Amino acid sequence: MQNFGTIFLWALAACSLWKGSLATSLRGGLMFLVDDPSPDSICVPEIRSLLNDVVQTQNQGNTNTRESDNEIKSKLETLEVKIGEVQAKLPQEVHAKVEGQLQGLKEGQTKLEGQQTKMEAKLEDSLLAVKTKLEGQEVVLTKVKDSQAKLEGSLLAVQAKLDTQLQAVVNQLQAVSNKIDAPIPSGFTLIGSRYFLMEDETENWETAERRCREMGGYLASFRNEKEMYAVTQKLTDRKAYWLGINDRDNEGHFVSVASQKPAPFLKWAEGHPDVTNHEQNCVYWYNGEMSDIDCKTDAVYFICQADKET
Ligand SMILES: [Ca+2]
Repeated sequence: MQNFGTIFLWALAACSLWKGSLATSLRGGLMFLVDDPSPDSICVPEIRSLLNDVVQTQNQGNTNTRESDNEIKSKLETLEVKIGEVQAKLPQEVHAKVEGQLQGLKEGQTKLEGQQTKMEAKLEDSLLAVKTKLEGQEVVLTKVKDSQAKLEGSLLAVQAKLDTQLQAVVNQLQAVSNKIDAPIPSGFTLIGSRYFLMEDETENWETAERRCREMGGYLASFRNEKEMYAVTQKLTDRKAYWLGINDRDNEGHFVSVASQKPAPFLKWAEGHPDVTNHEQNCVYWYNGEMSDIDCKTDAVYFICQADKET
């Protein structure tokens, strides 16, 4: 048997569909049909009478439970039968109306499902667009990082170059400072831009080189012809002078003993240098020309310079 609630609601629905009017109110937790103006309605007197009986019996049953339950059960069974009869008597137009409402509900559901599908597709497109945009930003960020790394490398290279140049300037300043601060050895004379000393005693090359060092200088070499000419102007007569130039370590390659670099200026006399005689390795200067002779045996005058730059 159907429960009371189902039967009651079915009765209400049947009356509503039949007459198009349904009034409800709450009384003691139960629902009542209170109005049915049509005298030939199915709800009146059969279903409404049964419903009222059921409700009245239930209200009375609050104080006499067992008897009330049996009576309600009996009346509900009768009501169920009557509802079956009402369902059978429902005209085709009522069925059609119900079917139409059900169809409307189905169409509404289909429409909602379509809207949901569209919204899901739109949301998916939006998410894809956001993802694509983020990927693009990531590519840009990678390029920015690469550019930053290249810029840092360039800056480091520039900094290293500047450091090298700065160190060169510092070295030059230090050299100038040393030159300014260095005392000029006694007996040396400024000739042109450098200090020289012309010795009036004769020595072999090795002794002359040692004596120049003992006086605080080096056996001399000329920077250029102009300097050689300036020194010539200071000489009182023509003599031969040792210069601080030899090729003892590498035949034919004459170096300055002061700077340990290739001699900056050489003006050879005819027949010199003699690279076939390996005993003639030291250079002397006479009458504006240079010759290579034996370093140990030949004794001539010598010229010293104060610096070791040339
Ligand atoms: Ca030689």
